[in-house]
Amino acid sequence: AKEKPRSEKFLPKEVVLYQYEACPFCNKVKAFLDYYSIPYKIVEVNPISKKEIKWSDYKKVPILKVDGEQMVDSSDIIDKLFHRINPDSSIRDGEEKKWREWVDNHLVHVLSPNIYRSTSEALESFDYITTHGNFSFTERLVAKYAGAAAMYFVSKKLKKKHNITDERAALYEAAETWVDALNGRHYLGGSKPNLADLAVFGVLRPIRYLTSGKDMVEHTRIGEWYGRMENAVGESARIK
Ligand code: GSH
Repeated sequence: AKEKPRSEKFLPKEVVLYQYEACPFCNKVKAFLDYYSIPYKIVEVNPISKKEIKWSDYKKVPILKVDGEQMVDSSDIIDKLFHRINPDSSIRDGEEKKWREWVDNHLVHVLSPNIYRSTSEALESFDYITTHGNFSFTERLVAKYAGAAAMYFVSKKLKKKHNITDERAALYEAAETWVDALNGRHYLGGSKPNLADLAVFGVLRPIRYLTSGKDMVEHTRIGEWYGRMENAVGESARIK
């Protein structure tokens, strides 16, 4: 089911992803690398000191290094890699582009208000973030509670900023909007996932097994597509 890079020209020797394990943008890039079976190493960045990316002027994650070349911004990274894999591909069609933009401009903004909705959900999210992230022993202890408390309040501000009143309703509506876009097809790409499928799947992956993600699958029709995507993307291409 997986796609293999078609061009012999695209055989990077070393791909390194600088990331936070729970970051939706980083997971978008990983969904792409995994689907195309491009082996990569992960450097888990400490979100407090960021010492792993001190060498970079760009201070956000994901950052991808491909044979020493730095790439930044998840959608730009995916565009660049896609064109290396498919050098003869012409401009991608409108539907795929439109839904990739919907992910970056709408879907990602619905996530934070949901995962930090209540104090218990904020704690659940920070438990996930701190157990999977790169924190020192002390940072882990402090970050779980301080982070959860801070993000609980920050997410209320984000809600206002992005005009979200009921965060769960917004999440369910986004999921239903996506299923409607599929219009009966297995994937937006038809019989195979395209870059929009990989983007939606990537940003939803870190929340799927949190309370908000379970609620979403229980209350909307997105579960079948999500399950198909888990199978299509398959095993991680990460080199340990
Ligand atoms: N548009 C960027 C992309 O798509 O890659 C957004 C990246 C982004 O906002 N990353 C967050 C970040 O690094 C983590 S989820 N924020 C800065 C920080 O942690 O200090």
